[in-house]
Amino acid sequence: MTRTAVLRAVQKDEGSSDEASNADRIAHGDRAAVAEIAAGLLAADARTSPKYLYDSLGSKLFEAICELPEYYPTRTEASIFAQHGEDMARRIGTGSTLIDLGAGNCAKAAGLFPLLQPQHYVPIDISREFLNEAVSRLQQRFPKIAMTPLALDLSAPFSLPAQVGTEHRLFFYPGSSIGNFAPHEAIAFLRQVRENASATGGLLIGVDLIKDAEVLDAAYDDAIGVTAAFNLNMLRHLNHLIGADFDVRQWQHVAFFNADESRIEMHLEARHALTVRWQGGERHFARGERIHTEDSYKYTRESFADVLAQAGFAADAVWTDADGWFAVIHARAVSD
Ligand code: AVI
Repeated sequence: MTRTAVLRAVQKDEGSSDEASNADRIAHGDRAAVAEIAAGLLAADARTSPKYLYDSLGSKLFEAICELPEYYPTRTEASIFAQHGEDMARRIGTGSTLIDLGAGNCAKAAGLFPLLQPQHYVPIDISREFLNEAVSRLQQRFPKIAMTPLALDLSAPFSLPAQVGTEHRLFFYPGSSIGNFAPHEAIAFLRQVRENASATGGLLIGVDLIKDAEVLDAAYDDAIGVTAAFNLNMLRHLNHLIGADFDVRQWQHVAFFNADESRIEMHLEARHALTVRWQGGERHFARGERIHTEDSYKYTRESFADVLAQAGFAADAVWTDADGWFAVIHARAVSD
């Protein structure tokens, strides 16, 4: 599973039963999130944060997306790790403190343990329960690696506790999750990471590269409609979170590569004129009007090197697949 901690920030809102009234749900929900969602829906160009794609069904749909033939990032990144893992280990060295940003089920990092042989593994995830389960299974398989799971919301400023050694920290951020931040947000996030790395720290990150628009469009608008379901499911989630009355059947999935902005955009488009109501607000949508739900930025090696430089890192190795569709980059912390 490759969901990031940042994008799962909203999952803690999911405890309420289906029978609970909307008012109860809101009363128990995060009022800041409700205000944020309402403000986004009321904006001239309506938009929502992509984190609301990830309720429990959304997370399962994302796992299904990762299996689709059109969705190349997951398997391409895996092939890069399989082909170049030994080279990565030679460059990075063994015995680091491996800090897994948005660890989920820890599977990607665990795949690297035999090569990187970290002395300490620090998986970070918003969900403590989810993380503890994954780590207790992993600790049995790798009893010699110290493991310190941390339940942290990486969408807020973070600092690591004293028990996490400060030397040779290797931050791991696979899956091109960095692409779901706008470039200025990506720089701010990676600066946070840099602040948590000493001069001996590094970053191993997966980045999706610019390629033919047809390949990109298909990856985000697959033939059997899994990505459409993933996007539309956000409306169910919003109904739950803010007591809205979105009728999913009145909306359609739209995804395309915006070459000027170097990003895939996902939108939900009203099939006909309609009004959506929620606790404390409403919005009329004309036929064809859209809600912008997600961006997935694509980089060149050079444009991502620039992001790294602005965050205080310098790329020292880049591994790609034969088609040059995806990159795994190792970057070292640069001293101020
Ligand atoms: C999680 N993230 C890296 C995915 C992406 O490719 O931007 C989310 C996604 N959205 C639609 N398909 C996959």
